[in-house]
Amino acid sequence: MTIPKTHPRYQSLCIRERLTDGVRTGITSQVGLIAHGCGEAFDYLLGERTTESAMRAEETAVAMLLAASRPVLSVNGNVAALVPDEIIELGRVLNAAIEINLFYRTEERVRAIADHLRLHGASGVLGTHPDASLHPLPPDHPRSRVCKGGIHDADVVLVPLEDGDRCQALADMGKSVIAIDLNPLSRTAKAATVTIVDNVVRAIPNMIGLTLRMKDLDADRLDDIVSRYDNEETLRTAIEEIVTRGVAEV
Ligand code: PTJ
Repeated sequence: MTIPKTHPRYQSLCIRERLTDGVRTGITSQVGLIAHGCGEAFDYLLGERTTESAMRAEETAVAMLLAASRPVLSVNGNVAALVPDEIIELGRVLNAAIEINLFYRTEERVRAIADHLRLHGASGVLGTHPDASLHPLPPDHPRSRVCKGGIHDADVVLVPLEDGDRCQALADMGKSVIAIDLNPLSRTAKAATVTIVDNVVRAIPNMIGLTLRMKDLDADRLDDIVSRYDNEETLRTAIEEIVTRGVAEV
């Protein structure tokens, strides 16, 4: 359907449309729509903006990715539908690998996402031939499949909209995990090293801008940004934002 530009929820309706298109073209899982509904509700409560604490988490995440030896950006069906150009651009400016990594993995959907990313200009995307597993998870389960030279060997992994079980597995493997999750109470939010409580459609473009600004910082300065960060404090602040904003709106 054509969404009228005058509709007060125009942006939000366009985002929904991108996801339903994603399901139609075999990129996004049907469960991805449920996950989006959950995120949309939290985004509403946060005022659909990047809060100050989310921006600090984004800055810390970029510092971590710039300082990393083997940074990897994980792409799932929601990310591929919502921010294909932006995640490719973030990979390019950070010099980070991109790996398709699905919770509801099917080979058809992996292929559809790989084709979609290639159409948007990506090359060298990992994830089509996983040859390792996240070892805290059962090795035969599709959700544990990853690539050597990609997520398996990464020191820092960005996981937008990740499942809690897999986020914990990555942390248990000793990786620094950066999650983008609008729900500050989720298992993922609590298990990650840095949790960006922001919509992926704002967070990834913000991170591209931050990377361009921060790419010449020396290792000590990046280390300093990371060492001053406190994830529990970030999650507490996000919850306070929701509560105080909710009270102010009534
Ligand atoms: O494509 P697949 O098979 O890898 O599946 C991807 C989903 C997202 C379906 C899968 O990982 C899943 O089921 O995730 P969860 O456990 O529902 O967690 C998704 C989290 O992302 C929830 O806490 C949502 O609030 C949050 N979320 C949803 N949309 C956004 C979001 N966070 C940031 N930006 C969004 N646009």
